[in-house]
Amino acid sequence: MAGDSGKMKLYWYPDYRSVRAIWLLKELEAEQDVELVRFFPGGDQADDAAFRKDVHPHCTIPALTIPGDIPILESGAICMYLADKYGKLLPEPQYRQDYYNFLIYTVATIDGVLDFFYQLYGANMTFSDEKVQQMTDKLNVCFDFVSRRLQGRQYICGDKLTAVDCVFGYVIYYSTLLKDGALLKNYPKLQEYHDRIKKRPHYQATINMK
Ligand SMILES: N[C@@H](CCC(=O)N[C@@H](CS)C(=O)NCC(=O)O)C(=O)O
Repeated sequence: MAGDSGKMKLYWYPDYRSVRAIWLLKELEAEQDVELVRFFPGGDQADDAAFRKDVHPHCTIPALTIPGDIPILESGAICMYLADKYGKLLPEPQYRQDYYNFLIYTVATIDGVLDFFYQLYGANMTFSDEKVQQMTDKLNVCFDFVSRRLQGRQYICGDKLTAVDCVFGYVIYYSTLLKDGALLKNYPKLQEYHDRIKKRPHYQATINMK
């Protein structure tokens, strides 16, 4: 499945949460240090078994393997690790709370809500009206919360892109893939944020990877 380049390996698939790590690697200008391994969980049984045994017990991506060290298996943790390793895209001290807060909030709270909307609109699963309303209310709370933080600033940690934007930016990107972006329609601050990140060549290059 992957050669032995002696480099870190990032297991990725288009439009999956690996977008976060690839976009970040490009912004860090560190892509040359990482072998990208395109891997579709659930595709080939033997590949899945090997990946589950050697890399990720849940057989999900992204996963970052590091020669001589343990792998990192969470998209948020991979982004924090890479930003720390290269000492770039880190917040100014006054934004450190926003950095930790919104990075963990995105992966621990928003991702689960978006998973529901993927099931509803992407996988066409059926849910009760009550459940849909409950999750819509929760998404609104999430998007209101981040929109308030973006008042008067271009990115989550002020006017400079940091690793948290690669993590949260994926939520915005993924939202545009569901129901023609309807989830974002009441959120002008998030639409402006999306317009801003769309102008970044490394973001564009990442989402164009197929
Ligand atoms: N907590 C993990 C979640 C990873 C995850 O659910 N990845 C999905 C793709 S976005 C996956 O690999 N799904 C394949 C599967 O569940 O079989 C993270 O953020 O890294």
